[in-house]
Amino acid sequence: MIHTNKPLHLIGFGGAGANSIIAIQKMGLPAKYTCITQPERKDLAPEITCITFMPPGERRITKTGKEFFIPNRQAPLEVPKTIDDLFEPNAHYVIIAGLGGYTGTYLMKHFGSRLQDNQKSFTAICILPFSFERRASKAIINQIHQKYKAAENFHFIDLNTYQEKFGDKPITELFDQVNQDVYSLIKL
Ligand SMILES: Nc1nc2c(ncn2[C@@H]2O[C@H](COP(=O)(O)OP(=O)(O)OP(=O)(O)O)[C@@H](O)[C@H]2O)c(=O)[nH]1
Ligand SMILES: [Mg+2]
Repeated sequence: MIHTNKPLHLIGFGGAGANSIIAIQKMGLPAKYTCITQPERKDLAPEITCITFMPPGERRITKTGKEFFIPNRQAPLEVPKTIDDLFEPNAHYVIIAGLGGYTGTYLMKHFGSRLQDNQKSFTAICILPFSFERRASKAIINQIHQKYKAAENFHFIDLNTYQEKFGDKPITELFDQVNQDVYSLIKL
């Protein structure tokens, strides 16, 4: 539960962050909502703004003509001004990301430390991936987890802890429960 009298702004980083934002807005929490992901999310509720973010990297084509994208994790993260500017107002920010892909992991690392250093009013919710997922971001995820696990305004939700209960159910049910739990961390 968040205690603040500032206006709430929920910002989802990456695909999982966007999914959480969309689900929580449906649950009726009054707030400003933004998701930062690509491809752009369409048909969003009017309360939600989508900003597209392209990680550094390159597009490749498979032999069968399918396009795919390889992020370059060594390249410096470049944050467009439209994203930086989101954090200018005097709001309480709730940043939500699934760690493991590029966007969620790298934006959480960047803004987690920036908001903390600038003493911004914020809550960070990091969703840790299943251990069976292939994780190029493993070292960075551990860094984020170690650095902030004791911080009062950081919450870590580990998908592995849901596995036993939801192991034989569709993964959408597991994610619905995760969204409920994220909502419980936020609701005023
Ligand atoms: N709670 C929740 N977690 C998810 C969902 N989809 C994926 N995840 C988890 O979040 C991690 C990150 O996935 P994404 O959010 O799709 O990755 P991304 O940040 O968009 O990364 P790029 O597309 O590589 O830039 C995954 O490895 C899963 O562990 C979802 O709908 N809900
Ligand atoms: Mg994505």
